Amino acid sequence: MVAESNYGAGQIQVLEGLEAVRKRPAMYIGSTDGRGLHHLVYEVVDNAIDEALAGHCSHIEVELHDDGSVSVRDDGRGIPVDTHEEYDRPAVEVILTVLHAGGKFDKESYQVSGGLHGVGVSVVNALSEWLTVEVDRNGKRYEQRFERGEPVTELETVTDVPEDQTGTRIQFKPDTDIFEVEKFSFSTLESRLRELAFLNSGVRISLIDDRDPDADTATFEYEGGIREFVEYLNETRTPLHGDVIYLEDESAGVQVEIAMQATEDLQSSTHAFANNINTREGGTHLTGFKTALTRVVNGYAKDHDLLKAIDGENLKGEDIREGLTAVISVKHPDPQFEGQTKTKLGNSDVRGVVESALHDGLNTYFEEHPDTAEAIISKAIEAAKARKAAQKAEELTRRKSALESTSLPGKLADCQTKEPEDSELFIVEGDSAGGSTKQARDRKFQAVLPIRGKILNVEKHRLDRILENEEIRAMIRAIGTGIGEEFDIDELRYGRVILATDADVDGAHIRTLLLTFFYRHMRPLLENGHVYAIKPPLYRIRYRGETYDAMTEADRERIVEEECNGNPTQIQRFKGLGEMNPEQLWESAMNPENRILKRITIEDAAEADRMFSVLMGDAVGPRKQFIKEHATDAEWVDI
Ligand code: 0RA
Repeated sequence: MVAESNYGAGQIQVLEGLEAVRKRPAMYIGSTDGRGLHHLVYEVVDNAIDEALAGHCSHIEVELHDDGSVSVRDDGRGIPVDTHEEYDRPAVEVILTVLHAGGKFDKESYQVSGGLHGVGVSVVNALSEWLTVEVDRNGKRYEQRFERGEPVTELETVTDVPEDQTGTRIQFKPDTDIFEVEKFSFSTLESRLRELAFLNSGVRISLIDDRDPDADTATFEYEGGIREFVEYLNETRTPLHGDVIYLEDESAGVQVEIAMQATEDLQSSTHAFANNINTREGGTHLTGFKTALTRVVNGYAKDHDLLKAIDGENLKGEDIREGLTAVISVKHPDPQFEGQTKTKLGNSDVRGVVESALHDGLNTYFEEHPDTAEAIISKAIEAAKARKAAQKAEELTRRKSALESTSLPGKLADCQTKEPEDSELFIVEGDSAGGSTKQARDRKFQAVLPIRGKILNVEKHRLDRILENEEIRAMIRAIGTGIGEEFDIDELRYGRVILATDADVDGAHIRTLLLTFFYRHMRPLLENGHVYAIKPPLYRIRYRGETYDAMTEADRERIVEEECNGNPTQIQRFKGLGEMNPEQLWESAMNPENRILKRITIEDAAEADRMFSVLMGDAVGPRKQFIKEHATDAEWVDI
């Protein structure tokens, strides 16, 4: 007779759920690349943030361990440990093993996580080689261990703790069978945790890296919340008024916060969040913000007779937003995320709530701070004048480019295929590298566009000047999509746009110039993952018939010591792409079999925005500081 199994219906449901997650991880966390890997951490952190928003948690600590695991500790109430009636198992075990169980535990509080993450910690558990949970609650510490989502120990009490000590610590090692990337990036986690600290004022969030001897730590805590976020974004800009405007309101369960400050800059830097998620595709909160801002500013300008300078015309929204840095954060009990990347807020009730919060709040603010109102309006009037001048210039350029539009730029060596999915465009710095690249390429699918050294710094010029630049026009025509509001991804001529610049400081500078241009004027190209950079090796090292490529100085030292016993046969330094012969170029940078291509993504738009204005803007101090801090940081692609 078979011994009675304790596999009830509940347990079977658990196993089926975990299997579904492991079979189709991307359905639950988006992808199994670096982005998906980091989502695991955000999922656990989001739960801790919910505890904080409910008023039960003030400190969250994320720690990266030597063995590839990560732990998240919070001082919230601790995941409940009492028996769950339906499953007849401790609640914590249910939360960690049953899909979507998190939501079934009606937290009376207002739960904010959701949307992109919010899949539940059971998904993190299912995708981890192992996971341990420690809960402090009821004067005791409880512990349980799981492997690939299944419990391998019972929930056990391990020690007494003070009665008032509560919290949760979850440590897990992502399963390397599932994820293509294994290593957590400190800077990726750092910018998301900083952003969360700005969005949830008063919560202290630490990040500790124990993986190498000179361990890094970062701690974020902002009493000023999104006001400090705006100050941070404007650190490299010149504000036009000293105060950061801050408005908040709550209506029908929807919480709204807005912070903004106008600067001398030419870019608008508006970042909208819903339930802590960066809604890059915008949505109802952003629409409400734009509508009300335009109305209030025009109303004030008209009442104070300030529109004479533009012949009594109204200011356009874009005039008012030029140089404006704004953060809009809404928290909604039931957020609806739409759009291609599920980062567009759809709730129609939000629009009116944001509109009226801004309308009432800003009118009052302007009455109390007329200097601020006037500073914002005079900047907007300058922008309107420039817009009108640019319009004339653009009409001229349009007429000019209409003549040229049938012809691709003369310097472009196009490929044979016309299928964007299969083709790639190498943008190469300098005519000499351009020449070798043209020789080295596989002309079936690889096109080459050489551009002359430094293109125009687009951060410092308005569109009329940018469009006069020969290199930029060649690039726009080769890529085919157009720019700005007229950008059309369906017109994209190459599925991969590959920046082939040297591995030195000049190369990095040109790459940044190009990325700034894409970020400001062809952003969907970056958002849809069409932009790549090659990482040519710095050295090729030979030893006993083997060849090793070193990407960095540190790499070279390691390879020489560890692989070549300190005595390599040959070390060849690649100075620049132009100095490689076509065969070397093909092998190290172009052959899809060997080359190292990095896809450039915008993980964090606010951080990218700040980075571009630091690197390309006017302020010298912060730029020097930034370069000093990142001088040894080869991971520049983490924009
Ligand atoms: C379910 C119910 C409650 C808290 C939590 C889950 C919880 C989950 C996580 C995950 C990481 N840290 C966490 N902290 C709490 C409410 C508990 C109660 O009502 O006492």
